[in-house]
Amino acid sequence: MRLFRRSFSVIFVLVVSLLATGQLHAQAPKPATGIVPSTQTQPVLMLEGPAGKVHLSLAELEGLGLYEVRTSTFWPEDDGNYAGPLLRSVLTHAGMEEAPAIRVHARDGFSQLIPREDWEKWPVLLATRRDGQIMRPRIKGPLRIIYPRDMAPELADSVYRLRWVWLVERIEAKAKR
Ligand SMILES: Nc1nc2c(c(=O)[nH]1)N[C@H]1C(S)=C(S)[C@@H](COP(=O)(O)O)O[C@H]1N2
Ligand SMILES: [Mo]
Repeated sequence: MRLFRRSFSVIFVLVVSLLATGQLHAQAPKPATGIVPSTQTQPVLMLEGPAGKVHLSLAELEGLGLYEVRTSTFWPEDDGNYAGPLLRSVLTHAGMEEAPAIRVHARDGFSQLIPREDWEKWPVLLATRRDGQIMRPRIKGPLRIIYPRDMAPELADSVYRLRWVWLVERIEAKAKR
């Protein structure tokens, strides 16, 4: 009976850890099948690459394919479900995916450099939605960089915190990082 109980607790611990790992893998963005892409056609983003400028609307951005992820953030009140195109799809659309880095500019004057390895290695989102809704500037929209923070412990490192740019309005290709 005691042996039975012990093996029971071993199995219990195994099952719980398997569930926990499954939980972690579930934190990768998945295609957002439940969201109807926006029809808003006014430009919300300017991309500046070697080939010139590209202006994109929410309809065009969401037309690149929507992904969604439920994620923790560096700000507890911001934790939630985000959706948008992959940053790499947006850059590819403007012929900027091979830039060594990009500078992401926000409406409030903030900007940050993001190195190419980030959009190649991680499914980073240029989020257009939180909980299925288009984001107003009040909640850091209409465009916000979202890293899939729960996919790997390294994404909780403070270097990434600066790269979570909100109020995004312009992305510039950079020759050097
Ligand atoms: N649009 C925008 N995004 C931003 C910032 C900002 O000022 N404006 N600050 C960045 C920096 S430097 C950090 S550390 C965090 C800000 O986190 P905090 O508001 O908790 O300081 O978001 C980043 N994203
Ligand atoms: Mo910061």
